[in-house]
Amino acid sequence: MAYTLPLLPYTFSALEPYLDAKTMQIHYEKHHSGYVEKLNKGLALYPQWKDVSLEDLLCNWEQLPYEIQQLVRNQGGGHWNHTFFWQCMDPASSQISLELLSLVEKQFGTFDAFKDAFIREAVGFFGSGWTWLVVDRLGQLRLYSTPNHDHPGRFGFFPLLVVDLWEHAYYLKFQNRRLEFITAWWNVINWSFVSEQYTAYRVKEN
Ligand code: MN3
Repeated sequence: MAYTLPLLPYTFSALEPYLDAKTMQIHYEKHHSGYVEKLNKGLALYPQWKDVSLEDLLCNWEQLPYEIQQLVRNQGGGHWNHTFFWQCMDPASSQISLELLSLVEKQFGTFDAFKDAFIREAVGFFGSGWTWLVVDRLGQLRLYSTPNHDHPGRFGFFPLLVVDLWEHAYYLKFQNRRLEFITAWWNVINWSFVSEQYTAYRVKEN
């Protein structure tokens, strides 16, 4: 079974004025669909891996045949990360769950301090990659950035939220101003989705 581009849960212009429609369209129709196409093309000759979940492949790519390790890591990671990223955003405002909020406040002091720390991490990360809010092996929240399209599950982390730091995610509207992009993006975070990921983590751990 081939991988498919998931439907975007909103229109290209839905996240205006924070994220512009043209960037969203190119990001989804060109970048994300390109990763899906290349992943399918590359895996076509390796049908024995088709029943393994993409997340498992990404967390263990070095166990794959050498010829497809970087393909899965890069194109497969691009597909997984973007699929997750689209769901982390929504035009409707939503609330973080009390359970997750209390953990955020316990670890970061206040929600605003957490926001500052997240933005600082994302702005400070060098090059192309992703900044994540994850749960680590000890059940603690952690800010973590991965280069290129690497998956945080590789390091034992469970993802709750992510932002795309590749320039293709913001260059048309924000040019080199990554801080402005991340600050604008913060307004469209889907806190319901993020909170659901934390619930899923709790279910998985119990
Ligand atoms: Mn991207």
